[in-house]
Amino acid sequence: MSFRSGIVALVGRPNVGKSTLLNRLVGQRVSITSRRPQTTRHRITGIKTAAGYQIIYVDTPGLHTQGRKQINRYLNRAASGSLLGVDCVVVMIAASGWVDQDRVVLDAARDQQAPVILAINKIDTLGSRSQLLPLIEQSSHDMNLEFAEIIPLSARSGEHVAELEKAILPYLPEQPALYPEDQITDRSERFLAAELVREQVFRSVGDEVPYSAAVAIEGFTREPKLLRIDAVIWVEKEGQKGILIGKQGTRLKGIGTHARLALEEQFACRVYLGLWVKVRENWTDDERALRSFGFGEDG
Ligand SMILES: Nc1nc2c(ncn2[C@@H]2O[C@H](COP(=O)(O)OP(=O)(O)OP(=O)(O)O)[C@@H](O)[C@H]2O)c(=O)[nH]1
Ligand SMILES: [Mg+2]
Repeated sequence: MSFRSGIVALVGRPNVGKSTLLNRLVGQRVSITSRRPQTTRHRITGIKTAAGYQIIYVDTPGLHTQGRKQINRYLNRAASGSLLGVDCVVVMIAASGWVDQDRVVLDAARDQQAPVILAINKIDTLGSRSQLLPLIEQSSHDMNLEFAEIIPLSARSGEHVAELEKAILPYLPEQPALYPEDQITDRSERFLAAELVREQVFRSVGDEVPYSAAVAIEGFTREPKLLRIDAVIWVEKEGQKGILIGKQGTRLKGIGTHARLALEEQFACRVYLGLWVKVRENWTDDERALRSFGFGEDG
């Protein structure tokens, strides 16, 4: 039997559920998620290997039009750059319907050659499934792009996610696996560790603080019964540092505990996590600072 293998980009506006879908497709947590838009900041692959095929999914930062800082330019570049040379593109919208930001995504998808599958996510939020019919109708006629397939699904519950995978398969070239079969991502353990800490920042603090936070791993050492990780959360202002640390350090302690539990699950061992908060002013609009935090390496 012939083997199929190829690269599939997941694109969509911020917060539509791309990273949740990636994790669901791969069956493991590879990419962090949160209720806030612009959680994902880098291109992240999740690799699914099964009998007869290997699919390399590429999660991307949400394409957006607001935000004029260097970091916004970087996020959009990483997202549109991921469309180059892929075998199939999955454009994701929400079941609540098309919004202006989705059209920006569609423009990017239209500019490339690969077939485009439309995934309509969050169908679990619909009161009635009959609401889907007009949306499918509108999507297949009014978008000035012919979708190879339209698949309503729920990344959160997993409903119909297998159908998406089935729809992708015929578009993958017949070729051997591109990655070893036990590999689930192209990202390093240090990168995943930094992301798991950042996920807790996104989940624990409000307002602008998560958008001003970057995580750098300063130490990552395996000891006989322990993985020792030292991480710095960089923010842009003293005030943000105060917010992150909280009264008598309680908030930082909470972030540390949740992150440690996530790290222990990810690496399947005991973890010691040392956490510090430091200030680097205006890093989100500073090319050099962005580079030192790993932006620009993947797009
Ligand atoms: N109800 C419901 N919520 C979902 C579904 N999929 C994702 N979500 C939620 O939507 C929010 C955003 O999910 P993410 O996966 O982080 O979205 P994203 O598209 O990766 O967002 P960015 O990285 O910011 O571009 C989270 O709170 C998810 O739990 C779904 O199928 N149903
Ligand atoms: Mg994401």
